[in-house]
Amino acid sequence: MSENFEKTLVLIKPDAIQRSLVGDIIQRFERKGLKLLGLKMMSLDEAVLREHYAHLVDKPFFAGLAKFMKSTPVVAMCWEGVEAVAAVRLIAGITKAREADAGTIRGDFAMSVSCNVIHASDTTENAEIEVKRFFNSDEIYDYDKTEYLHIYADDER
Ligand code: IDP
Ligand code: MG
Repeated sequence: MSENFEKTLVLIKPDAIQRSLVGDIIQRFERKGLKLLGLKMMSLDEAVLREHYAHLVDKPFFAGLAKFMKSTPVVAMCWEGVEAVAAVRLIAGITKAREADAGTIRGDFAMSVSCNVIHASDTTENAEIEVKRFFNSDEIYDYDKTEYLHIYADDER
């Protein structure tokens, strides 16, 4: 397999759980041609949120963000593909959902800066850390996706 294959972490946030958008969101990633390696529902506690949003803990909105992220379980997913980290960020759209491009998940499904339906890893370095933060190694599955024959050209695989 080419070294350009990357794993990335996506969380479906509590607003999307409440709004019954889980299936729609997963479908976006499946249709794109990404491969699902891991999927589970989990509740996040303050400790993991302080780690995951370490770049935001000093912001005035952090307490509200943590409360929101603890308000329901989230769906954690690991997706794989060639340059998947950037591809998933493109599908996700920008943070401020009401300004996100139409066609992106945030652009199509959300209006808020905070309640923006998904988290997606922002760099390959963070993706590696985040997949390990939310998944044990035996929860990441290795299998042949036969669709890859049609999703990528021979020299991309
Ligand atoms: P990202 O999710 O697009 O990577 P980050 O800047 O890493 O954006 O912020 C993480 C999350 O924190 C956002 O998705 C959003 O839920 C929340 N957030 C970011 N900025 C604000 C803000 O100004 N007000 C409230 N919540 C925010
Ligand atoms: Mg971020």
